[in-house]
Amino acid sequence: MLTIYSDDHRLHHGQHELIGGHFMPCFEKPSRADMVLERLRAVNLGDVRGPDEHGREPLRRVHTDGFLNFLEHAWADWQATGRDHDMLPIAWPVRRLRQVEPDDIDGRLGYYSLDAGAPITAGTWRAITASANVALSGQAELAKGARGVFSLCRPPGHHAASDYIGGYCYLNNAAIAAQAMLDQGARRVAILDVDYHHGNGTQDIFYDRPDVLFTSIHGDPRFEYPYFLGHADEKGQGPGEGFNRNYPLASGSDWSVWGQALADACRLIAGYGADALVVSLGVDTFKEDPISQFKLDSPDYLRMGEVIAGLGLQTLFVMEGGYAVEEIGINAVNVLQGFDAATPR
Ligand code: SP5
Ligand code: ZN
Repeated sequence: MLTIYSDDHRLHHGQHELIGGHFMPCFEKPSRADMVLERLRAVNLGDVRGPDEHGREPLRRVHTDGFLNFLEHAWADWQATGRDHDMLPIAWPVRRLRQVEPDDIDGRLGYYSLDAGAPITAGTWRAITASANVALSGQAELAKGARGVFSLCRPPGHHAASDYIGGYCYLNNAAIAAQAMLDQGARRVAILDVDYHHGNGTQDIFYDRPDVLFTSIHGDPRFEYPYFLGHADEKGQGPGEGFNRNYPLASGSDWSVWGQALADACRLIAGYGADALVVSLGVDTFKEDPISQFKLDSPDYLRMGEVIAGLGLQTLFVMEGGYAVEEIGINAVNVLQGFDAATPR
């Protein structure tokens, strides 16, 4: 399987995030992508190439102009106040507050944020646009006929919606790729989000649309981040009703439970009649993940890839989370190897 990868991910390296009231080193760090790349090469998965530049239009199909302009200039606006450390928000427009973009940079940062979990640094804009280009270049390979492609995106994207960042995510790489497929002639695209956390951003972007089926298997939001979306009764709205499906699972879920949810999601996807599949590939479901509560083991990821391959769809794998850095390469690449092994050639 071909992999798309850019070294520009390294330009984004946040310092700290809040965990249980403590300011801790960011779990989402450059070594994550390095470990996946190292494993790809160790097992000879296939070629690795850099992304092509796809410009701003495909980003505008998913994100608002106000949001993109904010992200592009955020660091300069922050520096103009005399600050040179990471940007983190301090206030958010929650219930009954005005949903209006203020002038002040701290106000604008809160306005465009879900949480304080997505620091903006000097290199963030370049890294996130490179990450989106990695997803779009993978999509372009699918359009040329590839059966499966791996977009080794970093930073990840599935918590980012049309107009907010959060949960280590800035631009929604999976949504941008799915929308590009539709814009290039696909009639229906399915998204399978296997990251431990609910893909709130992706769900929100496509919630009222029937041309994207969003399915997500994740820690129940009653106990897990992002807390405020990802329940089983969220089924889509308006024309999108019936095209959103969540599988919130209990803390401690292992493959016996997780694999059943996957089988059911695949049954829905198979019945949907998709022209292509985007997999939001987080491996923070791993039993040793430092911030997560599922119990998948490394061989389970091989099975995950096999089951996904069984759909017989052109598939774009987009890297999302996974914070057990020692095993992130084995687990992510196991999915791709399982997929390849189950694909007739
Ligand atoms: C892309 C992705 O996987 N983003 C995840 C963002 C999670 N941010 C909140 C983490 C909350 C961690 N709770 C830790 C409990 C430790 N026992
Ligand atoms: Zn995650």
